[in-house]
Amino acid sequence: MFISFEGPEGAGKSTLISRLKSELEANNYPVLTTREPGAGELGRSIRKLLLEDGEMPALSELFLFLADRANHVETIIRPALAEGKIVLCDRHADSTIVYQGYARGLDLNFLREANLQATQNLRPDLIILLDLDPEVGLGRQTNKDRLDKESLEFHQKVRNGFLSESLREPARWQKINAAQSPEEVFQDVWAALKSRLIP
Ligand code: T5A
Repeated sequence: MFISFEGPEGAGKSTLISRLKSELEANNYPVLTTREPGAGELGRSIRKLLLEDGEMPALSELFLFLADRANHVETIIRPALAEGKIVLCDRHADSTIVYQGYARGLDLNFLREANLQATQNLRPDLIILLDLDPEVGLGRQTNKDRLDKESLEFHQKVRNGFLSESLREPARWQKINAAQSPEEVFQDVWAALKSRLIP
């Protein structure tokens, strides 16, 4: 099972994924946790290019995220799924639709096709959307990278983009109120996950 975690900055994805990993393993499920951008050796180099300060054309940014994703899917995600692992992925293709599409303004249809090429048609079985007011999320962060430093208007577009995408395919998305405590967020997600693991 392939599960991605999406949402605005500081929504609590890493915190949630680490808690879910422990709980799943305690219930004897094999788990791989991973993230985009930045998994594997090539991914780490691409992440550095993407997140360090400096100007970057929107298309260069897009192709770096796609390069990271193609490598990630082929060398890390697909092998883990083939071994029967539950893959918990901190951001995936929907971040491209929302950040490079809704927020940067690149064409959404082009991005959807580019994602399918990069992933060779792999899509998450479930997308957990941690929904949060971006002002709250940005306020939770201590170190800000190139994308965190975008305007509040940009981050509002990100939040609204995720909400719009979640409505396009409601069966695949699970929206969670990320303004709750970490334990409440975990309990909501665990309830949604359990119903899919044990139908
Ligand atoms: N991006 C990514 C694109 O533009 N296109 C793409 O295709 C992809 C894949 C990645 C950046 O790249 C962009 C999106 C991003 O801007 P990143 O460093 O991986 O950058 O950043 P994020 O994924 O945004 O991760 P963050 O570290 O910002 O946030 P998390 O993981 O959502 O949050 P977390 O768990 O680290 O928590 C942040 C802080 O809040 C606290 C935590 O203790 C921590 O201090 N916290 C809570 N506080 C109160 N209540 C809760 N429920 C809390 N949960 C956590």
